[in-house]
Amino acid sequence: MLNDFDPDAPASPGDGLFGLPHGPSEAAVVIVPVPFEATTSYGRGTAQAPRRILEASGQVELNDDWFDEPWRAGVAMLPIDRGIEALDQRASELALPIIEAGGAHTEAHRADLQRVNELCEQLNQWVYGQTRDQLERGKLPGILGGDHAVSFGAIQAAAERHPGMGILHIDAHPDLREAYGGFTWSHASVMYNVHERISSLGHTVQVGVRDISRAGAARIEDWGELTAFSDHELAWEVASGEPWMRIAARIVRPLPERVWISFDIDGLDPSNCPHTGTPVPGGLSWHQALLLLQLLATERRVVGFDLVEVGDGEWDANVGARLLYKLAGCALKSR
Ligand SMILES: [Mn+2]
Repeated sequence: MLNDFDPDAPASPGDGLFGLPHGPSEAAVVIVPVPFEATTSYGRGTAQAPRRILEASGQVELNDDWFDEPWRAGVAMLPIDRGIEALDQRASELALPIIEAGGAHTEAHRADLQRVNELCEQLNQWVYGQTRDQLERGKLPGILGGDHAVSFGAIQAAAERHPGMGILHIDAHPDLREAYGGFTWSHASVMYNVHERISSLGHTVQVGVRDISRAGAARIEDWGELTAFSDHELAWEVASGEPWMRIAARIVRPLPERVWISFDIDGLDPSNCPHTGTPVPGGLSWHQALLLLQLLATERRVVGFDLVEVGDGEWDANVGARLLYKLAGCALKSR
């Protein structure tokens, strides 16, 4: 199949992800699109990211001097599931009035909130099943959101497959809120839920966090299985002349051998993600993030990843598609 494939040729409309000829059964990396953002509390549109990234991915240069040539091993995306789009629509319709009211203050809202939590549990089950299925086939799974809530089921499946697995979590927010706005499965609660509900996890390292609630700061302080490198601390060290690669080595050090990457694109400087759901000034540069991934690929084994919170914009999708290719390359190179 690859014999007559030219990686330098332009992609045609209707081609697969990155214009590659592989179907999911031939590809080493399988991307699971999850167009779901029911609990997104600020800017919406991340549910469009899988479609936008698929469109933008034809422009990505496949020749990659960072991570060898991921296209040879194959990166393919499953079809966008209409049932999940419908689930997102149903849950979003129920959630939006509650979000606008700043919480469930009436009987009717409390009933709707309960329903949203149930629909989010259905979503978690679906993501869990999809991820487990790909892991059983020997694939490297990559989850493409949607907002950050979609990562829970994937991390659960990967941690079952790889007990003791750690998480490299790149994000502007620690996502350690307990049931944000009453929503148990809020995008702002994903790492809280991961740590409270998944028992077979190793260490988590958070990078680039800079919008942190008091409760979040207390959890970072108290939870021994979690280390955070705040954006401010990283900026201070870089400004004081500490080489980034030395900082990156310190970030990787607490991680166990097997690592899941949970990449919320708002961990990057917002110039890379202007339409993300909750943009925050500051953040990692493109190169800082990529150098960190490059180091991770040589030091650890990446068993899967998620890319979430990519906004509905052409530039957002362009950066998102390139980051998705780099994440696939990082996971492939680390094997
Ligand atoms: Mn997040």
